[in-house]
Amino acid sequence: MNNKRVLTIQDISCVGQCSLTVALPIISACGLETAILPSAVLSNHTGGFKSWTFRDLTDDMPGIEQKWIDEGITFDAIYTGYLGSARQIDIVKHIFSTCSKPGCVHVVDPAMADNGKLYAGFDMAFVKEMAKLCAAADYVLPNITEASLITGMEYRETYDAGYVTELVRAVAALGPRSVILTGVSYEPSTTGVVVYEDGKLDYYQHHRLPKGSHGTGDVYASSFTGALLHGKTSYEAAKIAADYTVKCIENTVDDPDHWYGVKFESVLPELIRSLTA
Ligand code: PXL
Repeated sequence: MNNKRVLTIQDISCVGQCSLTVALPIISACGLETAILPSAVLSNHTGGFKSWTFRDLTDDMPGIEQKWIDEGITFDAIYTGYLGSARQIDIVKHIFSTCSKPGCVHVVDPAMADNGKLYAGFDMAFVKEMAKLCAAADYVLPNITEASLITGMEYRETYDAGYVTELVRAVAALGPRSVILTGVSYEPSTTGVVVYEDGKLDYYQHHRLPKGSHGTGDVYASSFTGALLHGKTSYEAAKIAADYTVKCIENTVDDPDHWYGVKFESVLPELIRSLTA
């Protein structure tokens, strides 16, 4: 594989195993050069801790982008996760246009909501901007809550294949090439991921562990990006990422003190093996 350079844009949650502290090691372990653009710095993530500090880095981003333009630095892929402000989204779209190599792959995880609720600090103005970023992506990886928010479709806790088909088609109508809808579960013991591309829908179903875990969306999107840049198809990458995410949860589930994230590090060798299989 030629050297490939990935830029990932998301926050640094100093503690909590999400966003950049997950994306950087996972993508690097996949053998890819990984550059970062932090969207914000938080003491810890917002999902379950009592409080957190939050430094918005929106104002730093155009200056960083300009240095890369001056140096002629471009990327084979740009993968975005949790962003720090609605205003930042325009800057990210601009970076797509100035820092992409020809054929650059744009992966957008609209990391902003789960279980029917926006994460702390986000509002509908942010959702509106995020829908525009999804339109500019090649691959979007929403969960059901995020997909319903960016399309304006009703959020349902229980649903059937008809609802899911309508939802992925509505996301695809925004403009991305492929939609990877995560956390699609039709029965309590299984969950899975829907891949919608060229008007065709595939579903990869796998075992569902009893406990939901923080940061698994970031583990999923990071390993998906790594697999995609290894030349895997969207469906293969979606499957590899799902299997790895399940292993991370299995590796953590019996440790109640580890509620804030998943122990993704010690199972990285299994991800690497699946890339060469
Ligand atoms: O894993 C998503 C995520 C990323 N970054 C921050 C978060 C969350 C989820 O809560 O709070 C700061």
